[in-house]
Order: sequence, then structure tokens, then C-alpha cells
Amino acid sequence: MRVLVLGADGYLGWPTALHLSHRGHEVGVVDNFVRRQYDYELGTSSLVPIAHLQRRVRVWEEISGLNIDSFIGDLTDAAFVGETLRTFKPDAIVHFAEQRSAPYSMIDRSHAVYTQVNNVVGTLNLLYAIAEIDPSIHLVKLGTMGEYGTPNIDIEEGFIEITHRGRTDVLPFPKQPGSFYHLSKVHDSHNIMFACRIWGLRSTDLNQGIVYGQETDETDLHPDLATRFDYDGVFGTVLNRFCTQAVVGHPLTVYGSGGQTRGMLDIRDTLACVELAVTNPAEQGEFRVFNQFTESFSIRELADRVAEEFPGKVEIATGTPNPRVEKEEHYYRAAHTKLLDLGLVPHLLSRSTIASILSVVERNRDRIDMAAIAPAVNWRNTSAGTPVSDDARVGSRRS
Ligand code: NAD
Ligand code: USQ
Repeated sequence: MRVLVLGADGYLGWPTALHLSHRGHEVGVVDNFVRRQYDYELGTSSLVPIAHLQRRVRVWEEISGLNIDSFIGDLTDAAFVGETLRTFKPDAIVHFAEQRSAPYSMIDRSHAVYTQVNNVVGTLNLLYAIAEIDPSIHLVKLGTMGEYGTPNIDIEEGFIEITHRGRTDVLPFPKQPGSFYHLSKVHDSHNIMFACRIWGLRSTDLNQGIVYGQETDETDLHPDLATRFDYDGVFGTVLNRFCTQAVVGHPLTVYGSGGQTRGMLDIRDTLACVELAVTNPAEQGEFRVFNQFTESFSIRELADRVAEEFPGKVEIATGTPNPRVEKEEHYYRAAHTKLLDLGLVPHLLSRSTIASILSVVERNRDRIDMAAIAPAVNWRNTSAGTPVSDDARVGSRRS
């Protein structure tokens, strides 16, 4: 199939593009490099050095003999989106290209506005372009398990049957997201569902849990094919952060009591799930939702697992003041059978997985900036902030 991967310079987009190419699909990649610009803004960088997209694509072609087409531009630029779709003519689009950090979206008003405009407008431009150019294109959109929040009932895969005053209907599962970032994903889901209903588009919303790990079969082939690995207090996700903290002897930053429970998955399963969604497309007019995670863990359990696996001494700082506003003890049970039904064979969190993340960190420990580890953003901050102009986010506008 012809698959266009949006956000293909990022943590998940790049290894997904390689995987799909390796599996015989014709792949095109899109990015505006704004993720690299957030690093400049925050004074952080990926723990693992990453080559420029042009170099990555060249190295892949040299190693595999497979071509990847690159399109550099911003999804909030409707003309660029239309031009790219007309040129590449995809059968499917995998959409990773959003601002994805909850803390980044909570820095201040300016970052909340940026996150929602970037994510919601980019997706709307895409929906209009698909509707106008080729409504048969299957949109595989990365959403998040955090759209649901932590309700005191079982979470279903997208929809729930409700009987109310004697009448029954199947309705979207209630959403209680925990940041302006997570809210942007809810807005996207509503917009995509609406476009499928009114224009007959077809889409799969992948409500993905927290991803861990850095190595995949394809990225391991050459250092310049490596994907990024974030450990800082804004973009680092919890297990990748805990492994980094263990290596440098920093107490593991368990926010609050650590009873927060989340769905999680190995980076290799992200690739497999996306491929399953692409090769088993939604019907024309269908909006379907898959919960994309393989296991759930509390934050305390994750800290214990890292401490068990790390050969040295690890201090677990349970009770680190929680910078977020979230339930620290709650019920959590979420359905996740649809991808398993399509054939997903998960890589469950094992001692060897944790050991392999620890070894990625060990190999790059000289690059760790201790000052970047502390949680940097407080959910209670209501300041307007200094607007970060679009021009300052180099690459966020097409020249
Ligand atoms: P990332 O920030 O590493 O990658 C996103 C990429 O999209 C970046 O390269 C960025 O430059 C690009 N981008 C952003 N806005 C763009 C725009 N307007 N135009 C063009 N390119 C743009 O993020 P990631 O961790 O790879 O996550 C990818 C997707 O998966 C996101 O949508 C995220 O919400 C979702 N997701 C990630 C995780 C996780 O644990 N990393 C978990 C669940 C869902
Ligand atoms: N946490 C800690 N200590 C830390 C870091 C995080 O206790 O040092 C806690 C947080 O308070 C939270 C949980 O761990 O309760 C998860 O935090 P996270 O930063 O690992 O993940 P999150 O902010 O939820 O966001 C990440 C990705 C996002 C994706 C989401 C999936 O950045 O793109 O959408 O995971 S989900 O969590 O299912 O919504």
C-alpha cells in the first residue's frame, strides 16, 4: 500500500515509517521539524543522538535499497497538505504529527493555545484534503488512552451501550482528559467522527497508551537510523524517565502516591498495531476506535520494576509533590481486544525489556543533563506566558 506517515521525524513516526517500508509498503514521510524546535526552546535534547531526516532517509535507502519520499511542511498550512496528498496519492495516512506532551501544553496560556491550534487545525486540514482529493484514503490517527481519563467504571473501546429512561443507544464513551494536550485529542476525535458521518470518510482512531523503549528491528540497523529518546521533565514519559533516573542515581520521581494507573506498550508494538490498522482498513464511512496498549501498571509498580532490574541501588522518591492535577488512587480497567483480534502478539514488559532500555541509557549517559530531570510544569499555573510566535518555532510555517 502507499502509506503517508505524518510526524515521521518524531519518536514513533520515524520507526513506523521504516517498519512499513521494510514490510513492503511505499512510504512517504511528512514533518515540519517543530519537535526539534521544542528542544531548543526548552534547552533539552534527545538522549540518543538523532540524524537529520534527510540523512536518515539516505541511510535507509543505502541499507535497504528502499526509497522513502519526504515532504517538509506544516499541517496547519492547508495548501501544503493538499499538495502533498495530490503528489503522493496515499491509500492510507498515519497521523502522528501533533504536539504530544501534556506538560508542554500546560506551561501557560500560550502553550495551551499553540497545542490546540497545531493539533486541531492540522487534523481539520487533513480531513478537508482527504474529503476533497480522495475520500477513500484511510486515516489512521494517533489518539490517546488519556482521552477517557480515569472513570470509576470499565473503559470500553470508543463506544458504550447506554440505557437511559428506558431507551438504549451506543454512544461515544465519556471523555475526562487530564491536560489541554489530551483535550486536543478529544477535539480531534469528535472532528474525525463527524467527518466520517457527513462525508463518508473512513478512519481508525488509535487510543494509544504510554510508549516505552527505543530500539526496533529497523532502527538497530545503523546509528543514523536511531529514533529519539526523551527523559526530561516535559517530554520524557514515565518508564523511559525512570530508567534514566536509575542509571544516573537520581531518585525515581513517583508523583504523589504513585497509584496512577495507565495503559502502556512497547515501541515495537506501536509499529505492529499501526501496520494492523493500515492493512485491515475501516469501511468507507466508518469511524472506529482501537485502544492501543497491551498492559496497565501503576506508577509505583513501574518504579519497583526498574529498581528490581537495575544492578545498583535505586531510591524511589514516592511522594514527590505531584505537579499534575490527577487522581492518585483510582479504579482502572480498560478493554483492549480489537488489535489482539486482528493478530497483535504483544511484547509484554519483561526484565529483558527494562534491561535493554537501561542499556540504551548507559550507552548515552554522558549526554544526560541532570538539570532536565525535575518535573518542570505545574498544572495549577494560570499565567498567560510570553507568546511563542509561530516564527520562533522554526519550521512551523512553510517558507
Ligand atoms: P513526537 O513529538 O516525537 O513526534 C511528533 C512529530 O510530529 C514531530 O517530529 C513533529 O515535528 C511533528 N509535527 C508536530 N506538529 C506538526 C505539524 N503541524 N506539521 C508537521 N509536523 C508536525 O511525538 P511521538 O512521541 O512520536 O508521538 C506521536 C503521536 O503519537 C502523537 O500524536 C502522540 O500524541 C501520540 N502518542 C504518543 C505516545 C507516546 O508515549 N509517545 C503515546 C500515545 C500517543
Ligand atoms: N509520572 C510520574 N513521574 C514522572 C513522570 C510521570 O509519576 O517522572 C506520572 C504522571 O503524573 C502520570 C503518569 O506518570 O500520572 C504518566 O505520565 P507520562 O508523562 O508518562 O505520560 P502522559 O503525560 O500521560 O503522556 C504520554 C505521552 C502522550 C500520550 C500519553 C498516553 O507523552 O503523548 O498521549 O502518554 S496516555 O497516558 O494513555 O494518555
